[in-house]
Amino acid sequence: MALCDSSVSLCEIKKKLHRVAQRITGLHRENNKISTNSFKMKRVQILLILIISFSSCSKVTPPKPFGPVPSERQLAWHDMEYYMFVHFTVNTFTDKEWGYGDEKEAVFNPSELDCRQWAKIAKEAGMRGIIITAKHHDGFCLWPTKYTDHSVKNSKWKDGKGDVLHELRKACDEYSLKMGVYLSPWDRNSAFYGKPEYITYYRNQLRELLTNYGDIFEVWFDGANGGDGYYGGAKEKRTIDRKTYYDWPNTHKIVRELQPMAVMFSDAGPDVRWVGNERGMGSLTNWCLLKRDEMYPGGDFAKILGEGHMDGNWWVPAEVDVSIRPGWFYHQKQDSLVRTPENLLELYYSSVGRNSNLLLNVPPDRKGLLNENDVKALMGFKDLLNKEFEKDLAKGKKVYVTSKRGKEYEGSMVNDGNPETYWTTNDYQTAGDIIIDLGTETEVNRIILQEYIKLGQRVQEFKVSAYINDKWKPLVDGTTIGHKVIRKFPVVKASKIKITISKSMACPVISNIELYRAPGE
Ligand code: FUL
Repeated sequence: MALCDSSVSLCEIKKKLHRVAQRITGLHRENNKISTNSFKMKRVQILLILIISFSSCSKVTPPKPFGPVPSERQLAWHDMEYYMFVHFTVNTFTDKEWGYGDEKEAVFNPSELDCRQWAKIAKEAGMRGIIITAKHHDGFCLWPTKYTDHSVKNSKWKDGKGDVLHELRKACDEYSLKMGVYLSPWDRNSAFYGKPEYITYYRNQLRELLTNYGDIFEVWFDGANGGDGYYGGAKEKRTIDRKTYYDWPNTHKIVRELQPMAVMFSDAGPDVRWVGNERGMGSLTNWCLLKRDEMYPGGDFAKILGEGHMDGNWWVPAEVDVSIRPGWFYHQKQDSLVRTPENLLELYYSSVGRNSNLLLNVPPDRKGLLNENDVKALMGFKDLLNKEFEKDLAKGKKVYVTSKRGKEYEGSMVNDGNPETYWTTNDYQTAGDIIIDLGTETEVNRIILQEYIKLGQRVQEFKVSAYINDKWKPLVDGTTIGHKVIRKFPVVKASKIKITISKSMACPVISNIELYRAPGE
């Protein structure tokens, strides 16, 4: 009942009690004049008044945010979930992964470059954006920058009049995709690299990218840094102090100023963190929280980057970057080594299914097109995804919960299809069961769980069980949830599925639960 609820303001309750008391006193005064029968009637009325009065107190306040919460730009990023990485530069033509920086601009000469093909495929594959290597470690720029001659303007492609970034912008707009840029901090071509002048050069290039190509959703700052290179002809090894050389805080300010909705990726954020490996493996325990001030790009933090910090003081969720081929750039000899649709589906489970976004690299070939093998794999994967999550069996089913906060936060909020509604408990409770009543015996083998992350990430432990032959059978358990977890379990035929939140940093706030019967066992 509403009165037991910690969230109803005491002041409101006091006011209501006062009003009820006034009524009772009024009735007592009258009692002297009325008969026993009508006195009984009055008592029933008082009772009714009390019930109505108290239950109308049930305008319950929502839980307060717990710990760091995502910014607006991070919330928009969480919803992106799956998007394309495009590695494309002189390496595509020299068959290298890391160009030395001495490549002739003329080598960049795609014969049929068509960013519309990339965007069309990305869209059909279910991706929501494309991030392009505007400049990789070799320093060659895919746009005609003012600040170096080492760019498309001195290539043979379109007689030096082309601009890949401009073409990609148009293609992304045509297919309603967001666009992001990778600008390698390490530049093996620039004579300035390692000197203070390079920072100015880097920032000037960043400004061009963030000013001339429309809205950018993500800026990618790679952690690979320093080593040997061409460096304007010096051909030597240059090392830099990873903590101090780039003066990152001042570079970050440029992004905030020019593209306030763009998230910045690097090993340690500030907005999105590397997951700590390039194998496509998100961590099962994955906090969106990070003590990012203790970290810097290029440092040795792989394990922490995977799990994040439960007690982190910044919201810095993980992004899984992985290539559809062994290399990041196109190499013809890898045409037969493209990941299979089944393998891509596994990547989806180990990234999006583990509270991370999936940035899948699909490198264009020397024609400037995505290779047919990669396209086939992407479409096959999309097909598998559609079958995997064809019909949400939980949607609209009756939901019972063991712990309640009040009317607006009932169990039915977890399967109403509205991401803005959620089930939660009283502030003092950090556990509870949610039971989805499937009505009839139903086959199930996948579950999706989502927290309402606008109020922070809370859940530390959960369990899923199925009601079979009058008993609860454990199916799968886990630790963190965050934006989304997707878990598989062997097919069960059950009439009810129970989700137990067994440990949470504060009252659990669950916005979505879905159940599926995916093909196979
Ligand atoms: C790494 C780079 O060294 C690779 O070439 C690639 O760009 C990958 C995404 O990041 O740090």
